[in-house]
Amino acid sequence: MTSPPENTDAASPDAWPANRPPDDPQAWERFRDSDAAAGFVIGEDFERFSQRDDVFNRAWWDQTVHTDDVVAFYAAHQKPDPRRGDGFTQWDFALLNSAWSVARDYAARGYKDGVREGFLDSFKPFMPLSPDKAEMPDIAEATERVKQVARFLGADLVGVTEYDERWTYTASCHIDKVRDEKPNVVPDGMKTVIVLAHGMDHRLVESYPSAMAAAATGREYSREAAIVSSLASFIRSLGYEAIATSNDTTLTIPYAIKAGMGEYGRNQMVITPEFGPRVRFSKVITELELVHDQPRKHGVTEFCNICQKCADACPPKALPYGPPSDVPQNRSTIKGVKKWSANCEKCFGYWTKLRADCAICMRVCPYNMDYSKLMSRIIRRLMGTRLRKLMLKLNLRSKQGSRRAPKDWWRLGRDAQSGGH
Ligand code: B12
Ligand code: SF4
Ligand code: SF4
Repeated sequence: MTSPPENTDAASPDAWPANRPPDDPQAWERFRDSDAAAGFVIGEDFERFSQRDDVFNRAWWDQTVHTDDVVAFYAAHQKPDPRRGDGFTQWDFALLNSAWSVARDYAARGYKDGVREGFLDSFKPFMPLSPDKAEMPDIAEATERVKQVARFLGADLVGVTEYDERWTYTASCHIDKVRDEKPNVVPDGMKTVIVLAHGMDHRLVESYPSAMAAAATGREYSREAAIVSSLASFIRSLGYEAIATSNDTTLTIPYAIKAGMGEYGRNQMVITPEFGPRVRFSKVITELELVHDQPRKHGVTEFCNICQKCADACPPKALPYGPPSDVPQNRSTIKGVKKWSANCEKCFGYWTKLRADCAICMRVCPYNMDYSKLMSRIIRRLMGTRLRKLMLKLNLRSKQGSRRAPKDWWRLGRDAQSGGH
């Protein structure tokens, strides 16, 4: 974020939105080469995105999105709505809510101050910023140490890239039902974004759609909250500013791609070699300078060009067919980026009817495999070669990505239940 105006009155949060820092397309020229390396196609008409316009927030203030199902969907978070169907029993909702409980605890602890950590606001740091800066080894060694700490704290993957204000939300919004914009605070001088990846439980993802499967999402939000805020505390203890973020503050996907986590797919997800799309991300934004990773290509774009399994499987037909486009689906699409974009109104409309989140497009993706198995690694490798058409044909004839009955999960042995792999 560029510096707020010098005038102290204008810099006060009360002066919002008049003191919102202006966009600076000329400064963004510095990303031209790294954008090309990451495969980003960004036009002159690019505009930064306000979080008020994402569909979760529109669901409150925009009457074209707000329905009785939206009210029932959010109510089910507080008071589960068990019913007879497999995957929606009281046991399943109990699993779902237990998995989400740490994330919800973090999200709720600042409500009295109007903040929703991890969703609308960054996590409140546990450790104060040390007034003394630690003695630093060379930048390569410092990077390795920070990555080692991230893994020690529980991140499954870690990558580093440059801070890029284009992906910072122009504004966050208030928790109330009007969701007016409020300042989205990123301190000046941020240089680096450390992206952490958190693998999701394979067997639970196989049982999407169900309330039970949503525990796979909840568990990672809970783990993310603990891991990412601990990493920011570590960096702050070294004397460097660091803020811990999950879904708040910035868009995540462009950072994950530039930090070398994987490639963008038609299903709107970063597809990693380690977990396929079955992975979530959190980020630490810091002034500490570290060595940047490079985007990692493993053939996803070419495979998605010939595949449309996610789009076919999506119940409300929210996913795009055909090549990437820069035509927005609606006001919840960022402007000026040529990419595969979903119709999130259709997607979220389906969630609200389900009373739980969906990830069918994650489950069915041919890259959603268990990569601890050698065969999965061989298949992934072949999917990245000229044999991709054959691999797609074989995949469509196989059972990969088909739904498992949620009740099977309760019958799993103890060993099979652990881990996100
Ligand atoms: C809001 C949101 C949603 C909303 C609404 C999106 C919207 N347009 O309003 C809905 C309900 C659709 C949604 C659904 C899901 N989401 Co979601 N979502 C987000 C969230 C919180 C914000 C994204 C946002 O502001 N979008 C608004 C505008 C920018 O949307 P857009 O223009 O359509 O752009 C999308 C993509 O094209 C991409 N993108 C944006 N800018 C750019 C630029 C470039 C160059 C590229 C290549 C891509 C890209 O990111 C956007 C994701 O919505 C992010 C976390 C974050 N802070 O980024 C998670 C996130 C994107 N979701 C995630 C996931 C996994 C899901 C689900 C599978 C649900 C689940 N159970 O977890 C589904 C998948 C649905 C689908 N196929 O799209 C993960 C993705 C992980 C991954 N492997 O990449 C994220 C990163 C959360 C996380 N903690 O990891 N989500
Ligand atoms: S299902 Fe096919 S098109 Fe969709 S993201 Fe996966 S590989 Fe790409
Ligand atoms: S999450 Fe479900 S509804 Fe949304 S795009 Fe994916 S398959 Fe479609």
